[in-house]
Amino acid sequence: MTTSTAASIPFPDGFLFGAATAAYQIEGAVDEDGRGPSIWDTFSHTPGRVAHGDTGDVACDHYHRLDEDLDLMARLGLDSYRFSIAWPRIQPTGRGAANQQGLDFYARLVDGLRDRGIRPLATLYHWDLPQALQDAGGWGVRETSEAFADYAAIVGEALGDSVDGWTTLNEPWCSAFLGHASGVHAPGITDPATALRAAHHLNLAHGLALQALRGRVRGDAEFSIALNLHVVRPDRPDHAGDRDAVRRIDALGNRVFTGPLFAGAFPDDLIADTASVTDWSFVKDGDLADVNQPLTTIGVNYYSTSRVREWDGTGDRNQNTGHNASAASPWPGAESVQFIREPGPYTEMGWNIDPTGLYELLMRMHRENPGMSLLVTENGAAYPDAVHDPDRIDYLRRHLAQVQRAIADGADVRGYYAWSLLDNFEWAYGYEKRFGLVRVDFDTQERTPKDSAAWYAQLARTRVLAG
Ligand code: IFM
Repeated sequence: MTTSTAASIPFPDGFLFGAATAAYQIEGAVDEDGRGPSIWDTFSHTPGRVAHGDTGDVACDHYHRLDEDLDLMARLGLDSYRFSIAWPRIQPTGRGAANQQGLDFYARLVDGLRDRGIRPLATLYHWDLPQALQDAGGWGVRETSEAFADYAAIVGEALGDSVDGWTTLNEPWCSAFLGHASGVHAPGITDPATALRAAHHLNLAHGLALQALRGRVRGDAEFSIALNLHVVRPDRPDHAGDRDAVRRIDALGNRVFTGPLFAGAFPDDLIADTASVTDWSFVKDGDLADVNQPLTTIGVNYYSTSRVREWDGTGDRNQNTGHNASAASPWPGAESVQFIREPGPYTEMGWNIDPTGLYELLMRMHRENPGMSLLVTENGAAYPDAVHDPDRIDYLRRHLAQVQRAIADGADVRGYYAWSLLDNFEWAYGYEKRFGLVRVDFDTQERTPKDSAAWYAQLARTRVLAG
C-alpha cells in the first residue's frame, strides 16, 4: 500500500467531476403538475419534526428554474450531474398509470444535461416515498418493493435511452433506520423491528428495480446503489467489548446491505444480534436471489467517521449522533453500544472531518467487490452561510486527495459528486445547514456561486488538485 496523496498528478482520463442534489431538497412545486404527496411533505408539515418548521414546498424552486440551473452547471464545467426522480411526480399514489407531466419534467432535465454535454446519473429513490404507499405500510411491507419495480419500469421506459447511469436507492440505511428506528426522518416511526423489515424491503426494491430496468434502458447503462457505509472505529482498540461494538455497528450499518446486495445473504452475526427483535420471517424464499443482482458500480456517500465503545450504563450514550444523550438506543442488536464523539475538527453539522475514512471505505469496497467500479456519489460539508468558503474548499481538496490515493492503490474510482450543487433543504435541519457550492438566497432564489464553486470548476477544467 502506498501513502502518496498524488496532489499534482492529474485525475485519470474520463474521471467525472460532478455535483449531486435530490428532488425533495431542491425542486419545490410540491403540488404542481399532478405530483402527489410524499412522506417528507407529511413529515415536514408535522410540527416539531423539522427545524424552524421548514418544508420543501418551495426549496430552491428548481422545478421552475430548471434552465437557469442547467446553465449554472454548464458554467461550472460539470462532467456529470446526479439528481433524483420524485416517485410521487411519476405515480402520485405510488401505483398505477404514469403522470406524463412528471415524466416530461425529467425528460427536459435529461435532455438539457445532454445538450450541455453533462452526463445524467439518475437516482430512483432519495427518500420521497408516495404518502399513499406509506398509508399502506410503507417500507414495512413487501408490496412497496413490488410497487418500486413498477415505478422503475415506467421511468426506464421513458428515460432509458438518454440516461447513462441509474442508481436505485440513496442511502437505504437512512430510510430504514433514521426513518423507522430513531424516527428523525420520515415517516418518523420508532420501532426497531420495522426498521429491519424496511432494510430488507429496500434491498428487495433495489433488486426488483434492477430487473425491471434491464432490457428497458440502454445496453451500456451503468447500475449502482448509493450507500452511506459507516467507517467505525473502536474507542479503545485493545478492548474486546469495543471491538464487538464495532462489529455490531458494522453489521447494522453496513453488512445489512452489502451482505444481501453483493453476496445474497444476511450476515449470521446480524441475525443473532437481532434475535430478540425479529425472527426475520419477512425474508421469503427467493428474495435474496432477487436482491443479489449484478451491478456495475458501487456508489459511496461519505462525510465522517464513527467511534464506538461498549456501553457501561453511565454517561452520554449518543455523543455526536444527533440523538438524545440518555435515550435508549434505537439501534436493534446494538443496544450495548455507546457512540463517542470523534475528535475534531467538525463541520457545521457537528460531523468530524476525517478524509482517511473515505480512503478506507473505497479500499474496502474495492477489496470486497473486485471488478466493480466505484463512484463517490456524495461528499461535502455544511459551513455557515458565506460565499467565501475556504473551509469547504479545504474539505473537498483533502477528500479528493484521498480519492486519488485510493486510485493510486488500485481502486477503480470513476468519479466524484460534490454534495451539493445548491444550498438546499437539509431534511430535519431545514434550511439551516448549507452544503452548496452555490449559495441560494431562499427569499429571492438568487444563486451565487461560492469560492468553492470556482475552485471546483477549475479542478474540473484542469483535472489537477491545486496545492
Ligand atoms: O443532504 C443529505 C443527502 O440528502 C443525503 N446524504 C447526506 C446529505 C447531507 O446530510
